[in-house]
Amino acid sequence: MEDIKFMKIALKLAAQGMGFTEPNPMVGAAAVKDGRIIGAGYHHRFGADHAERTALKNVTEPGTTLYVTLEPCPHFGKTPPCVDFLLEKKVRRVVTAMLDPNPLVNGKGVRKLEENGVPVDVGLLSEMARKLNRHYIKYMTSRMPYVTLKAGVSLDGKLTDKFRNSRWVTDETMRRLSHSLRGEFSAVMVGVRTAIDDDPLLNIREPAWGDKKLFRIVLDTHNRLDTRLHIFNGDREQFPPVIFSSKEAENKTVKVKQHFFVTPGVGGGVDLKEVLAILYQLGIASVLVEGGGGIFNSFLEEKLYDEIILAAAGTLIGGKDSVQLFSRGTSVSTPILLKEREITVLESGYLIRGYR
Ligand code: AOF
Ligand code: ZN
Repeated sequence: MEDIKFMKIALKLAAQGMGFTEPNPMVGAAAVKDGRIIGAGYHHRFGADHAERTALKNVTEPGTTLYVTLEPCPHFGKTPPCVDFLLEKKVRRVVTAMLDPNPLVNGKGVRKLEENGVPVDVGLLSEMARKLNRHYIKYMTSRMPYVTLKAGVSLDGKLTDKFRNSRWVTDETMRRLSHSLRGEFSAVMVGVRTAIDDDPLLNIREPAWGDKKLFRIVLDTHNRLDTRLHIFNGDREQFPPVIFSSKEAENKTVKVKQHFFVTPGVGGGVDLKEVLAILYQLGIASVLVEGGGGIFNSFLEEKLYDEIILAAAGTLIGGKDSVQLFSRGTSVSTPILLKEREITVLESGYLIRGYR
């Protein structure tokens, strides 16, 4: 019972780093002696001290139990090994929620602690820990970023009506909520049509996210974006633009520092697997795909998404020519299934999160 209580605290601490640690994990730690927390910490941002170090920094008493949401690291990275620090601080026992999928760590952290006489319990509240670090786990194990599709739709799944002249199916509250979601990700992505028609800023305006960095990605197969669009302007340090065009784009003008020319995709567009592999190389662990219809189609059809968020307004739009969420469609026997759904009821509709 004690163990669960302290691991829950460590998980809460870890979550405070959300949006700032990628491509590294969110990690929380609590050092406990005689049932009392005498040191606590979390990984604040990429490159900063690991959670274990912050938690133990001011601990002088030996014999603590350290609750940590991820296996402590035995390697020299941007910071020295946490395992050595734990031994130096004479930690008596370690409880960790999960092994680290990072091959530099995986099991080696636990082994080194045990070889030095510190018992380690692995796996407490592992499901919660794995869910919290789903971006990191996907990034580490597949060498691709975690992909979340986010669509604003009517209850009958329309992105917009047949005139396509409304950017917004959902109301202001829902838009603000889904806008601040961007803070949880390393990058936001849109298709060329959305970039041109909506001319979005693709930045973060919510003050709570402070100076958080967010890559702005546009898939512009034919390299036809006008550089006067918002995406090319604004703060390029905090919100670096990244463009992907097809190798076959006639106009090879490079428009931004990170402008990639990749293999054309099978159904038109660009090869999404290649795009995701390049994003991995750039250290982007997660992408929020905001549309429009064409790019949702490709991610859904090629099964390259991990999570779907629907901001569904309580409205019906109907019409055979209005824009569907997944117009290419599938069949009743092989539907897109949203698993482990979390549904938030709002005055104007629903926020639905589901996983592949
Ligand atoms: C973190 N924060 O609290 C823990 C991490 O390059 P470094 O030194 O920052 O090391 C990154 C790796 O360290 C990371 O991939 C993970 O395997 C391990 N643990 N990382 O950023 C932390 N505990
Ligand atoms: Zn570490």
